[in-house]
Amino acid sequence: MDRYLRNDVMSVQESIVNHVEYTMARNRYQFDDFEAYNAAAFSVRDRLIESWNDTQQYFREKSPKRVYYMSMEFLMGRSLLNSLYNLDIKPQYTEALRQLGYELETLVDKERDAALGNGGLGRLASCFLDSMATQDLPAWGYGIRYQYGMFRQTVNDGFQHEHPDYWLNFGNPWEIERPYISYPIKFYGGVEKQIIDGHEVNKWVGGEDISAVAYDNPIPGWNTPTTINLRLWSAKPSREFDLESFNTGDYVQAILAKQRAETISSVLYPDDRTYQGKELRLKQQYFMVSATIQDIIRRYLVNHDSFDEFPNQVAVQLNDTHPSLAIPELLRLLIDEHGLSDTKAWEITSKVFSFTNHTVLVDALEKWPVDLLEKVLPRHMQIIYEINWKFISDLSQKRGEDFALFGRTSIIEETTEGKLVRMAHLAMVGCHTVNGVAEVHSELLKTRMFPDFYELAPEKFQNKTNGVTQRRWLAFSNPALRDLISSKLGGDSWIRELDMLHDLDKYAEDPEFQAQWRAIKLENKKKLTKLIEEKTGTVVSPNALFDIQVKRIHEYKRQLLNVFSVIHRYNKIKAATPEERKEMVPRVVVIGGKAAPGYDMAKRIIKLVCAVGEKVNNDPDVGDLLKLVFIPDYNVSSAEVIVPAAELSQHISTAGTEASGTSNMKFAMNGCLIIGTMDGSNVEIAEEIGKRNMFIFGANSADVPILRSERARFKPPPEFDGIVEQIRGGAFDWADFLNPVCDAVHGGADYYLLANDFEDYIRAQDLVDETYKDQAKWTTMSIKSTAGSGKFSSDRTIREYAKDIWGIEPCRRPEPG
Ligand code: 26Y
Repeated sequence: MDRYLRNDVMSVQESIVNHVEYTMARNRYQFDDFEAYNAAAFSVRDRLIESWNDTQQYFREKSPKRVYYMSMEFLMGRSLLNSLYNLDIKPQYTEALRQLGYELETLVDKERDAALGNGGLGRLASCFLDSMATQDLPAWGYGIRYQYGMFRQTVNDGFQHEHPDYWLNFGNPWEIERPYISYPIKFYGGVEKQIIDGHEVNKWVGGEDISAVAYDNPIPGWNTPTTINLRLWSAKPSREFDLESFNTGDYVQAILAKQRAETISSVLYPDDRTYQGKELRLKQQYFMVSATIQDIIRRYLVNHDSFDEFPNQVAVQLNDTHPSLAIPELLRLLIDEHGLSDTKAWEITSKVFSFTNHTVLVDALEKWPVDLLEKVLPRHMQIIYEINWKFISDLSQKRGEDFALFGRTSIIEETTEGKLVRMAHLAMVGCHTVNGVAEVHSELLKTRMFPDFYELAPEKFQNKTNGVTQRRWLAFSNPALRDLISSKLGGDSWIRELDMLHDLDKYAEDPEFQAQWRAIKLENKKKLTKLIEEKTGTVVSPNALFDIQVKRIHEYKRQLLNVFSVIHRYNKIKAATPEERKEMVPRVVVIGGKAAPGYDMAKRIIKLVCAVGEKVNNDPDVGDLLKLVFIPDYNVSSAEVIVPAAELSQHISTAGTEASGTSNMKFAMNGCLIIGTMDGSNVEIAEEIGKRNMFIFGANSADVPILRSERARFKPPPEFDGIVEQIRGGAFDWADFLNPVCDAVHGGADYYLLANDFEDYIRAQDLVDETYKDQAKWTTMSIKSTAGSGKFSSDRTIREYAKDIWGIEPCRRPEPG
């Protein structure tokens, strides 16, 4: 028998039907769409497993240096279509299902999103996995298998409601449970000095033990035999757990206590904004970190008998500081469990880790109370003190007794409420490299966020501009555009080498190509029109300009500025004569995104969007000239419909606040024009596709601090004041509820400088309308956006990480014969 599963239509069909009967125990002649989806998914999974096993076997044989990408978040979205494309078996599955009476397109929608992330940071991790697999890197992802991912958002009467995301309730065909791969994880207890072989050692004793159990998720690459792994940990009670209570006779209490263990991996924290000192979150972080480091050490020791080669075999990337307890955890395991000296353990540890910062906002940096760490992880707190002591002594050697410098750089911060551990400083000291996620952001890390560390160790600082996978975000979600591009570029190699898109420049002004380009956009807009009607009940015209802002709701991202310009447009329409109205460009403004459950202002902003939409969409004077809709429950799957349909997208954060942004890259790739500020990766997008092909406005990041300090004296444009008064006066009802929103941008407040940027923003918006009237010009700009987006492939980002930070190389197994 052939070792490999066969992929002809008959074999595929047989495999699907077998899964219906033997995996799902349904009648092979009678099953519904959901069962058909599941059976197809299980059948694809068989093929993934084959490729996964062979890849992992090859990695074991070759034993290359590997990278482990540790992240508290992976925003994966759906897997079926992605796997079919990557394994190059979509036509066979489409046909096999068709013959059985099912449509692949319908089944695809039956899959629940894997939404184990908040937003940009989690989605970046998922794009990175795709790029690592596609480029054959010996890489694994590590994270948590949350029982409940990002909450499902509904919006009733403009108010956000959060619902649990029961994504695992009907099973998850994409994961493989590995009950025999599990590690003990301890919390609480204390540290005891013990004498072992005449040496005094510290032992972490007592406390509570739980287990971390592995769930593997195969990640196939595109057009390669490589399939890498995302290992997610799930918390289970440990077998040894609380024997004491069983013995003392309270059997039922003991069982209940065991159940509590499972809460550790139960829910993703839905806040990407403020660090909250929640004990459960700390336990989640340590849970993930400890299981992962134990797993990495076990794998390393299979073919090594000392730790000397560890840094040559292992690179660990920390996705922000969230997994930075990995540093004291590796030290603890090396010293306490494997008997290495402190010096040797530090020498090894300091060569293994690197970390990425994703924020510009100083108060978003994680800081854990020393008290809490001492209680939950007493041995780690000791180790952190040791690291800090060593760091400060080295510093005093170099710089003398500069106590102000010690205070600024210390891992421990002393506040009136007690001591805090600055996780970014721990990461900075324990890592060999730190990187920002866009050029401007990486500069701010050096100059504004960590100037002392930059001065002490400039060689640690790097930039790695973010990217996105063009497979999911262009080739698979916009197949018509993919085919058109391939027809001009002589095949689909650009799906691996995105820089090839440059060649599209040649066709930017070609009328025939332009017509094809526009026809595809129109079809995509029609699909989005359907989604909008389904989700909001509002009917919009596919002939209007589709203007989109989808991202988490944050004051710094300035959805509010967008709404103000919608109100401005509404007022203009109302004041216009019928002749003037005929000259106006019809617009559909789409806003979507989740507000953190505790972020009151963000929730009020959603309410304002809906209130303005309510008024505008039902005003007969306005008709199709303007619609404003809020799409609820924005997630990866809805993004896959929204992005290909967008003509204009908004990335309008106050300069110096968005670390990078990644959706701007997805939009640009799909020929969407960007209206935006010179912030985050917009700056680099402007370099690549040309400012003249974008609508750039607003203050730059150098001016922002000055404008901010002068804002009490700044006189907002009268228009701006007028809009504030309109809202306060109840033009959109809900005046009392919306007043705080007005207060935040008015009367000397306005931290994010909406009033300062308002006029220039309106100017840019007017230019959008003017440009859109010239469809040939607009289409040229649209084609140039796609042509210039090659840099923003996560393949490029990952190549840079592999070369400049991890020191790893591709390890591609030979194609199966
Ligand atoms: C500590 C906890 C509250 C927390 C949890 C999640 C803090 C932050 C986050 C997530 C942050 C995040 O998503 N940042 C975004 O990362 C993207 C990828 O680098 C950037 O493009 C984007 O600008 C940044 O806001």
